[in-house]
Amino acid sequence: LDLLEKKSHGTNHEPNIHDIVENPQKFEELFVRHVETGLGRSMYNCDNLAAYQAASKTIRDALVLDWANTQQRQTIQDGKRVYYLSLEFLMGRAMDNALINLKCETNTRNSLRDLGFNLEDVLDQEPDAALGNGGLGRLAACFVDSLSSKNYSGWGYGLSYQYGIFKQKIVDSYQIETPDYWLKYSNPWIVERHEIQIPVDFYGYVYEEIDPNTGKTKKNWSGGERVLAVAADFPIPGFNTNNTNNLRLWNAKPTNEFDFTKFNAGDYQQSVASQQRAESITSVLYPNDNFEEGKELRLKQQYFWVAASIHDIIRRFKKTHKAAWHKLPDQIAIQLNDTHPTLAIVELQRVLIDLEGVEWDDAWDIVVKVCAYTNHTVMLEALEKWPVDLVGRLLPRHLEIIYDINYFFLQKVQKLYPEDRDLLRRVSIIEEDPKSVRMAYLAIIGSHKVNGVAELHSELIKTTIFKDFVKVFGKDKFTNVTNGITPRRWLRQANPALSALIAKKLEDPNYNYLTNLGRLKELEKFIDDKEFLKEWDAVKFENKKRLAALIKSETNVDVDPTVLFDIQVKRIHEYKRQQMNIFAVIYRYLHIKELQRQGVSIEEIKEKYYISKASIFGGKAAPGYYMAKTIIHLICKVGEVINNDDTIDNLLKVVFIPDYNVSKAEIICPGSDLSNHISTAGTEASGTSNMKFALNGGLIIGTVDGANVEIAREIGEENIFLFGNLAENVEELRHKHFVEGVHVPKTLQKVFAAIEEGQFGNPDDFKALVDGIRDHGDYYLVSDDFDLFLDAHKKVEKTFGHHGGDSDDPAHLQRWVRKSVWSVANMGFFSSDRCIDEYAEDIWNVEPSNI
Ligand code: Z16
Repeated sequence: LDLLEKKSHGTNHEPNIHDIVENPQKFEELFVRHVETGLGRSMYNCDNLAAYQAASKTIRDALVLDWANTQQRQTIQDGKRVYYLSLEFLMGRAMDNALINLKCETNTRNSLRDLGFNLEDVLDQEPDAALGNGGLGRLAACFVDSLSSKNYSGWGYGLSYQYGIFKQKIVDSYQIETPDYWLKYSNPWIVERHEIQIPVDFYGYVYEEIDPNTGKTKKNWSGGERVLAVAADFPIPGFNTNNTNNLRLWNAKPTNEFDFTKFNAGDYQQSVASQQRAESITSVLYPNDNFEEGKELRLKQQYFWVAASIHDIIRRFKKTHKAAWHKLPDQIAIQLNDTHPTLAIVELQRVLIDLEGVEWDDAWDIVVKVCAYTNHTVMLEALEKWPVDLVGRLLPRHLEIIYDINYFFLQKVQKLYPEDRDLLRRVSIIEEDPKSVRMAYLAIIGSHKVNGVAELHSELIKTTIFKDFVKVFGKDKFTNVTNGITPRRWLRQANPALSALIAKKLEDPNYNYLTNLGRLKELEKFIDDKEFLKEWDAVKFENKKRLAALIKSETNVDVDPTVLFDIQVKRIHEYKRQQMNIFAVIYRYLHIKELQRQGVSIEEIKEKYYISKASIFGGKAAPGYYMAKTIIHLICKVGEVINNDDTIDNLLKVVFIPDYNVSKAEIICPGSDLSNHISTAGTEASGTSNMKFALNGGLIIGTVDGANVEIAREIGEENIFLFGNLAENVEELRHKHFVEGVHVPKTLQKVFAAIEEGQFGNPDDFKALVDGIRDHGDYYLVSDDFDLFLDAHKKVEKTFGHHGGDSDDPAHLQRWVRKSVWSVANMGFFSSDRCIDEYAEDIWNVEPSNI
């Protein structure tokens, strides 16, 4: 520790963060060195891309020192470490975030200006690290930020996909997917750890042998195919701390081991080619959100990642603690982000019993104490079930262990409930017909805690999909940790102007409130300060202009920044009900046209019926999800018609922003007046974009679902537009659809009629969408919630008033902006720092490390 102390006071020769923050010359010198020697270019032809790379390298070099120091300190302190296993980390851009967390933004901006560059243009060069689909992956990214910022010792483990989530293009109103080769230019934020290579085996067979030490027979697995896991590390800077954790992503590489049978048969080419296939394991992220395809390569990805991570974790443990396995639960917590890493439970058990010679019961006790599982959905199509024969072929020893785990578990269940024969069938890890492994059940059995991601969701899992497990394990095994978002990215980075205004009002020039978000509450003091409300509204207006510019450049549609910006951006999914939103837009348009036909002028319509608004959509559809693609198509076609109707002035515009991603979200979230979170009640586990919008002063229209419920509680029900049927009634309504048929309200009938008349292009294109509601049971209850949605919108319009963007409308300030301020003041709860503290206390039993 003394040595570390000395090092951090600058006795080493490399410049550290503080040199760069305090000394612009140093930054410039290092920047030029990176351009000239690192990139081999001259300053005369250094473009923005090269500037981005050189600036990033400069900052990264300094960051790496904090990172190395942190790792040494954590090793010496030997406290408990958390490992967050996630198949997705939707990080977005790293440079801007590093500048903010390291507090060297101003300095970098100035240095770059001296060198002839504009910081924003340079930042814009960075491709998003888009190694995730949506909420689940972004949650993992927020969590690693909070782990560092709150001084925890915590690593992320994931996969280094060569292709992240596809890029979405809209061509002729259809989604087109193109590959996201995000590593085209080498990534300055990755520290390649070529020396960390871990062999991972697949296939092969299991045999028994006599253990020479104990004389007992033991099982052994001889793999049939071997690949190497090579580490690529991302240092994760914390805000206002030099605690810098690690995100380790694995790359699959071929081994040097050669298939001599093929080689000897003269098939050298084949032999090399089959080696090269190793790399395909980490080549691409599966682009499904809330849906599992059950592909063999996906299972391979999961085991590859889990095996490498467990090996790495155990190796690190053994360096200090040798074979003191009983200490493992005091040293290590493993959080399973969804069921994707469930094989970690099996792999850890295998390592302990087969390789380390621990007795089954002792090993299992350790495994359960170490692991915990987060559930993110109750939707059946998203729950993983792997065919038994596939698991047995790919991982023969693991399947045996799964059967043993199941056997011991079912024995326990039988003892507890000897009468209930059917219970055994219901809770078995193995589902019969088709025989498959229920990963969620395995995850529950192998974990000491299971958590949902919002209160409502955590209650639902106990009463629906996992209710039998509550019976077996008791309710205390099940807990809730409501999701959160990092205010560093989602307030400070996305919304510099608002975060500065808040810092000013809180008299907090160093932005310490960003790691103590409860302080937002102090904004309530200014709720009657009219000048403040005007300032607040002016910030929103500037952010809307910034969004309008993005819309213009992406869609070539002009939206007037003074109108209400009504936004729904998230993955496209029937349960999220973008279809209901676009149907309501169509209804509004039809009504406007009807009024026009009756001779009502636009001015009169604005006065008596509708305020002006822009409906803004964005989000990706899984490539194989026909319904979701149909919804995108409808939104685009409706936009085409409405945006080209030059008789309605600025009353209505409809845009679909292509390729919604993290860096676009950073512009979109601060630019909303209203955002839609309108899932069928009980389907959206939490939602996190609701938090991003609300934290940026947008109001929410939403159903009583996921985290909306808690947002309403925190900010006050009068500040959120909740509507719709409740989760408790969903089953009954579906049943009613089934027996009585679906009752489509008049309003929605008009919309269907217009679609079927061809007002928005070929009606055949939208047949599945309309029929799904009218004739096929309306599973997501659009017909039941449609009129309630329209009513909620009426309330929105009354509250918003005719803004005009001049910030002087007293009614707008009093009704709308007040709600906006009050909401932000009460959003502190939704910081991911609070989540991480809850996980730490309730699940991991760890404390922040002493730095
Ligand atoms: C995902 O993004 C989510 C759940 C899931 O089972 C799979 C994926 Cl890829 C989302 C939930 O839909 C969302 O409600 C939640 O906020 C998010 O996970 C983070 O918990």
